Amino acid sequence: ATLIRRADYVAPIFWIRTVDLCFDLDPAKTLVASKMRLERNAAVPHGPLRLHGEELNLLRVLIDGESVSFRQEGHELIIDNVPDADFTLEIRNTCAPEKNTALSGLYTSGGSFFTQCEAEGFRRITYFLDRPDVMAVYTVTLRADKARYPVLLSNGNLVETATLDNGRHLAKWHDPFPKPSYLFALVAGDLVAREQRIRTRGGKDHLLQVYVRQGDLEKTEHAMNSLIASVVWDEARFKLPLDLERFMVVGVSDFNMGAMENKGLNIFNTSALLASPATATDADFHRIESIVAHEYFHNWTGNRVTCRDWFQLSLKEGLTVFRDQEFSQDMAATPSARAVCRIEDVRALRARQFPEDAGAMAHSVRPDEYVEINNFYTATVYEKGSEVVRMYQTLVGRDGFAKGMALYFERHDGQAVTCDDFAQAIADANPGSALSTRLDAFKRWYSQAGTPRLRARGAYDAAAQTFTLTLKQTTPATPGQDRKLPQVIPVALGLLARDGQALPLMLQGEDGAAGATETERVLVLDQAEQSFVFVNVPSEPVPSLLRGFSAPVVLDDGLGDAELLVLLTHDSDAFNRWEASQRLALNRILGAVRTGQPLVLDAAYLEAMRAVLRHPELDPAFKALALQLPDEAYIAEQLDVVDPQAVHAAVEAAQTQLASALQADWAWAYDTHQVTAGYSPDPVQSGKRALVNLSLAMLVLNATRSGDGVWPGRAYQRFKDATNMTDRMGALSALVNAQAELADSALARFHAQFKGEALVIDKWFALQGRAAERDGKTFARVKQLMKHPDFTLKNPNRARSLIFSLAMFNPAAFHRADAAGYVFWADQVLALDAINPQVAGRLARVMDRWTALAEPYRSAAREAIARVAAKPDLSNDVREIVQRALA
Ligand code: B3K
Ligand code: ZN
Repeated sequence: ATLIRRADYVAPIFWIRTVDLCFDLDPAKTLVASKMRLERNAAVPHGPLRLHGEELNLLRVLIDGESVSFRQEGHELIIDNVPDADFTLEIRNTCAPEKNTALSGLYTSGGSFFTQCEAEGFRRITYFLDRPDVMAVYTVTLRADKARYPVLLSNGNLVETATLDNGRHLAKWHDPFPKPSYLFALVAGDLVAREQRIRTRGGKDHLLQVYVRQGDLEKTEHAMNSLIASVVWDEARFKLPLDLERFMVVGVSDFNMGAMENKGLNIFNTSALLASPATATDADFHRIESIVAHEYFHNWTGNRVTCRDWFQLSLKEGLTVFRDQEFSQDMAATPSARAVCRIEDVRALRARQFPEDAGAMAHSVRPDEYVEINNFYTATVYEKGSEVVRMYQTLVGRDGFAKGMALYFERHDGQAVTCDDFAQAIADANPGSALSTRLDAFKRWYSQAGTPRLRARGAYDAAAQTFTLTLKQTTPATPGQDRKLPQVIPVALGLLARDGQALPLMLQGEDGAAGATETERVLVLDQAEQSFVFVNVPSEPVPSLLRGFSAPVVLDDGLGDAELLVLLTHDSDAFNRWEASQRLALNRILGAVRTGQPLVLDAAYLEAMRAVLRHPELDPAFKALALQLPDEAYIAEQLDVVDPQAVHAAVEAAQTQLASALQADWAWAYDTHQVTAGYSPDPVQSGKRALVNLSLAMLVLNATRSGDGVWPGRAYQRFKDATNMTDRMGALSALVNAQAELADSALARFHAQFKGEALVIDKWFALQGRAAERDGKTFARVKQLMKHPDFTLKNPNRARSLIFSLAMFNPAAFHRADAAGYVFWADQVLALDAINPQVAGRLARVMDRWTALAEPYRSAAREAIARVAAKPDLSNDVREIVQRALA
């Protein structure tokens, strides 16, 4: 395995300008004929031509129609004597789609053909310069049996169809936009499409299509609506139009991730595409909307302007996540629903990215080296990358950011560029801004790994009526980066009087209007330590810092309970109101874990939570989030040494006490937030359902603990009568998580009812894998379910639904004193690696934070990782992860 370094980038010696691909599709042996026009890149010295190719059977190589000598070394086809000018290269090879269990390159699923080329899957189809800076115009001819594969799709426009001999037929596609090979796609199979014609603002007509298997058509309406909304939004917000006559989306059941933005032919995991009220939850509807949008938005941020090399991945991913997050907020419409979106995004960032940034795989948003690029499609590149883009917008303003985006496309449309190019465009469009004046320092967000710590302390001078806020930042060392420089941290803030009144925000030295009437502003910290003096502050304020989570940092504001309660009750920033609720819970849980004392929730906390639950104005969706306890993964991040069982015990105690102390309030919330109207996944309905389901979970938990059968009985009835999946799953998980007696019969009933629905059976497995652990029952159940006839490692959704649910999302069931969880993990990583290295690599990541574990977990984890690392023929994917873990 070779380590690839960002610093070693060199441009290719040839460009590939056009490529003509012909496929004779056959599951066992597909023939690929490729004819390319190569153009000499005079900027680099001449040398041999090295093409990438993996798992291929090479038949012939021609240059300008003549055969030529070549060598094959590892995964390269090397031609030593290539002309020093432009030429035509023809290659013929075969590949074996039905043997392709890695689901990278060309593979079969459910009897149809699909491709996945990002990052380096194209080289598993044919020999090529498989790197994103080589952009070509593709013409693709597909030939296949007409009865088995009536639909033949590729990127761009359909230019020819024909019937051939022997029951075969042909379709020819031409994509006018030059693209890197990772955006190539083909699909062939027996599929049907939902179609919609739209006319966009510019007056152009487009055809939108969503292709799925025969029986799934009625589950595509939401995806289609999401696609239409995405097209409209991108035109309105960023003036970015749909540039294709035809835009296709295709669903496939075997897929390594959520979806893929191939030019004009997005391919989706069915879990990120199909939804009906009966089979999908509110969360599924929401996720589908955001993934459809994400892939669509890539058409500009990723496809029209792409990455020069894979180190720049966040150029397209961070930016596109930011765009889909903004889209979801705009779709949410009300201020409160927007805040709920933001809270959910931040919660995900803290639960996934913060641990990553503190663990063995910590890397910067623009990594410096990798062995396997597929290991770097991470929360850091995506979600932290999105926060970096959000900070640009905070520093230059919404309009300034839109101007920057416009300049970025003006300069770079049709090019493969770097994160530096993006930063420069945003800065140049906003001369004199808070960004442009500190661009170099700002760019440390791309190069420094680790989550910065922001310490804030205030001092009030009653006589002078000033409030001095001192901000200090440090970033912990990460692998390979011992010392960090100060970063540019935008701190959005407000000051509240104890009665909740917003106070003026005028800084010393400012005269007149600046800050005098504002109740929120952004301070920019760019030194290790800085003080800001607010004047005309009439009373001692409670600072509300980092509003809306204005930077991806860990804030230590030193606020006590009294101040947090002021924020929880009065803050105009909904994010910080929620944050106060979480901090109140976190302080108590951490107190119990650190002292080893049993957790006892105090009356002040319980009363505050009751007030939130009973609040006459707060949004139900917000209440559900505020009353939910922090994730165990996030709690663990606050500890230097983690005993996962102690964390779980404290959370469980908090849960039980919250359930019992607020019993009457939960019952009230349950009764008063029922949705009676027909199902819609909109924020109002889904917010009510979220609160009702949380209330039901609390009521069933409390009843089960006290031996009362009424609420479990009601939950069971609700489970049976539910008219949508959100309510059905809500009631079922309430029973399962409380380990109520009725849980098993409900699970059996659910399985029988949804036997034919793969995505629902995934939920059935996942629910059991994530079920709250008590007495090792959940772990035992998972081991049992591995033998269930519906279980298979070959389908990534199914493997994730059971194994990842346990290992990633159920720390208490996974981290066992007897090490059985780690033994299971090692077994499954090795079994998966032989089938699908990308999925195995992802599972391997579960051990990222093993060094922070307390004994006996730590030693047992090390042993399990070492056992995996000792396996001789590991994939690059898994080897890189376990070697970093042991480094
Ligand atoms: N760009 C793809 C991810 C490809 C992952 C390759 N291992 C989906 C997305 O981010 O939209
Ligand atoms: Zn993406």
